[in-house]
Amino acid sequence: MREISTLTIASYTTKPEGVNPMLELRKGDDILSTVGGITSITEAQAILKDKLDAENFSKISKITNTEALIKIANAINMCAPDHVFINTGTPEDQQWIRDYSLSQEEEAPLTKAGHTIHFDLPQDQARLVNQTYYIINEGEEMSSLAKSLLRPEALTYIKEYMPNVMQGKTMIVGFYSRGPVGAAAALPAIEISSSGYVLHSAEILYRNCFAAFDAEAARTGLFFTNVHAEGDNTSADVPNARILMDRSWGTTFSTFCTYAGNTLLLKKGNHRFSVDYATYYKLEEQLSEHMFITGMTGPGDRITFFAGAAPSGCGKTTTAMVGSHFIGDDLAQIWLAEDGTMRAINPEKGIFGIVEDVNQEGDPNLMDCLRGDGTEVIWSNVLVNDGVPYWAGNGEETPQSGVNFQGEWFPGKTDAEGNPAPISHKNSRCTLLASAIKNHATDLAEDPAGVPVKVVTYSGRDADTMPPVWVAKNSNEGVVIGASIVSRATATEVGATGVRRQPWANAPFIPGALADYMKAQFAFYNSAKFSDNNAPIMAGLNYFLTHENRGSNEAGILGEKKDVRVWLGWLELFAHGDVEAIDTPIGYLPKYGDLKILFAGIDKEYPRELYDMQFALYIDNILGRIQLQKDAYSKEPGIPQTLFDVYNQQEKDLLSLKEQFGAIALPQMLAA
Ligand code: SPV
Ligand code: MN
Repeated sequence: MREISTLTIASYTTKPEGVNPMLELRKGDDILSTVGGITSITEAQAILKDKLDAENFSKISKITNTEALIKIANAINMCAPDHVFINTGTPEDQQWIRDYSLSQEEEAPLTKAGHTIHFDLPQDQARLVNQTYYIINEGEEMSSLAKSLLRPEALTYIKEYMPNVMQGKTMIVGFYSRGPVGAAAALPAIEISSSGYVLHSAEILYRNCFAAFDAEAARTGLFFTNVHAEGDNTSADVPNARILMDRSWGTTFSTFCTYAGNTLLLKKGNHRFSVDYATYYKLEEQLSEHMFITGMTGPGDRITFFAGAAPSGCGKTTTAMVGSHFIGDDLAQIWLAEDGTMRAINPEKGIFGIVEDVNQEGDPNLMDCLRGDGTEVIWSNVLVNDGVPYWAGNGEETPQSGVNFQGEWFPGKTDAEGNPAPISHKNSRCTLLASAIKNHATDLAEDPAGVPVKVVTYSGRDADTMPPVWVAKNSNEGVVIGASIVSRATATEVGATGVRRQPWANAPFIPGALADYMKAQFAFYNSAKFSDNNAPIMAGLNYFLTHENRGSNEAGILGEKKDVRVWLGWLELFAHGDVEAIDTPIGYLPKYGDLKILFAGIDKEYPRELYDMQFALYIDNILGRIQLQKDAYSKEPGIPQTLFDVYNQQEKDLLSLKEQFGAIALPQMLAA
């Protein structure tokens, strides 16, 4: 093994002004090392030499980062696998992982070349929010929406369940970059798991950076570490499953589950750490968001980039793929660049997309990959009949039999409560490379410079209150749009029901106090470092208004999936000053004539009555929503007064509008 260089942790030791002392990195016991028992590089090297065969030892010898080697050795010492496989991301190593996953029956081949099926246990079909905890130190302020565990309690769990958990198994170790290597907001991470499926997914979803890992860890001053063990993978074990995230040490532990949202913690586990890092260590410089990134082509072939937040299961992937230059569908690492522009990269390079309701009509490009040839796809929790996957809402004929996440399926099958058993789970997913999608702008997505973002959007599942699109008049109002997202619960979290507040659609992934995150939003979007005209416009989007809530005789959602193109198209024009808008208390609304033209562009009539239903301000609903937010935020300590100022002003203006026009203000009244 080569000489081990010492890592300098610049970002950890110097704390910028304004940082909340409540999040101190490297504070308290490093649980992985406490349980693994290894503290020096000499001990770590001895373990690696002892436990790795010659080939894998030779691979790991290329990694010189002392801390990384100690962490890997600790994971080995703790989990006691029979074998260790070091994944360097070569085609041979990738193939080994695919074969391993098949040999362990974590995946099974489907008829189409490159397609496999993976089933998670029926109890493990989505993020296990009630079994997900942040590991914290005594006295640390936490998000009121998250669960936390004090360090000693977490240590007790890990000591009980993780030692020897990989006996009889192979541990796989992979090195990834969350973003194009070298990008200002990219961070490296290590994924360690006994699951071939988890590493197979990691290879599709993240950039393997084995060769660049040392340099990236040195450049950024930190990396994250994820340790997952599925154990025996039985339903009886799922109650013992835990997803534990050590904020102070950037380490995650995941046990007794397989669903990628619970196990591939490169994704939401490390996203949470990135949110912490941006909030407490990169104030005014960076944001870490639950956002798609996509480009829309406007007049003269200009490309305008959007970054948009939406809660899980609310159409983020569909929106992203509507763009002419699709970059990412789930996460965005954002920074304010030297040139005064807002830049974004996708920390991922693949899609872990919900398949329910994906069909030719709404998602033609994704369908080409799913039903066409030539794309590697890992399917999860769908129905398989004769080697072919089927899912609810695919717009195709449903077979009369098959196997899904609940075993044999047949028409008329019911669950224990007598409800019809679905052909596929609502959160069943497909995992594939983003570059397989026809409109993916792969070169731009791989550029460490990121793409310049001109439009930021926020959306939820809101059946009765906000219009399909509206634009904040300034950045404070924009931040408040993000703070005010509400959404109906979706199938992406186990046990979630009802309508809930979903601040920035990022709330499930904000570890610290919401007030701190909000301050970071105000600081970023109001930064004086934005050059002229380069601060983004900020908008709300809502695809879920219903006929019922707009006094119509019809039922269901107003409009359809493909209308997204119009809402984004209008924002593209508005961002460049190419269309005028109606000034209202909640922000700027589109004019009917401009939308009619854009609808004609997607071959649709756009009747005036539909516009009126979509854009009339239902003032009491909006006031009710503001009150809900004010009540909730006033219980949260330290919320910036600016938020309340914006709400109060909107309330005042809405009340005077109501006095003038009544409870329902039609857009043409406002335009007058
Ligand atoms: C989401 O639920 O927001 C996802 C999938 O993107 S998961 O990995 O489960 O978070
Ligand atoms: Mn997501």
